[in-house]
Amino acid sequence: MTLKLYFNPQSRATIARWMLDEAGADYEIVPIDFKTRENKSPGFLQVNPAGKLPALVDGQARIYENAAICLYVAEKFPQARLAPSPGSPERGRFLSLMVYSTSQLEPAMGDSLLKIPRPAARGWTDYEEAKDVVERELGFGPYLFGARFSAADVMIGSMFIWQRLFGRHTGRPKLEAYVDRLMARPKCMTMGKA
Ligand SMILES: N[C@@H](CCC(=O)N[C@@H](CS)C(=O)NCC(=O)O)C(=O)O
Repeated sequence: MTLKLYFNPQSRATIARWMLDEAGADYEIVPIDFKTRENKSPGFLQVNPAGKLPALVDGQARIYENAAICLYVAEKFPQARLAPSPGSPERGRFLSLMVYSTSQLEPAMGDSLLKIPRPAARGWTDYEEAKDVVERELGFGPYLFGARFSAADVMIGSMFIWQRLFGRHTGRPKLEAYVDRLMARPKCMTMGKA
């Protein structure tokens, strides 16, 4: 059964599409129109009760939130080797980075873009500290798990790529080189393309 990706090219669904492409998955795009609020229609709310993109359907399974979709896809396509195996020593750091991307890096970047001053302790850091964390985790690279590209690069990297696509830079040569490497991958995410 073909996977279905609920998608709009101007949305974070481009991250899930990148992951599916890296996994070599066969999938169908289901276009969702934000202008007509199709994402809040009763039909779509059955797929994602939050009414947001992306969402993935695989037979009876429905998955929303990019981090969950990336974990699901990595597990479904183990031959693509996009995640350290459960039980391997790298698995813990991998899971931590997957959650960090969405619980700390993304809101920190959002605060920075919106020029919201350093927030009171709301569970996430500020953007400069988040960049320090990613630089440390990247080590000598080229990817977060050395030579092996993984779903963690999709989740963490897509944040910086997204920023780059809007003409912004991190101000960190190491992170910029990382973004260059990711964007040079043939299947790297693009925005605005159906
Ligand atoms: N944390 C979510 C964010 C999803 C999200 O906010 N998607 C936006 C598009 S980029 C959306 O669907 N917004 C429509 C809305 O909230 O009405 C994820 O990564 O999947």
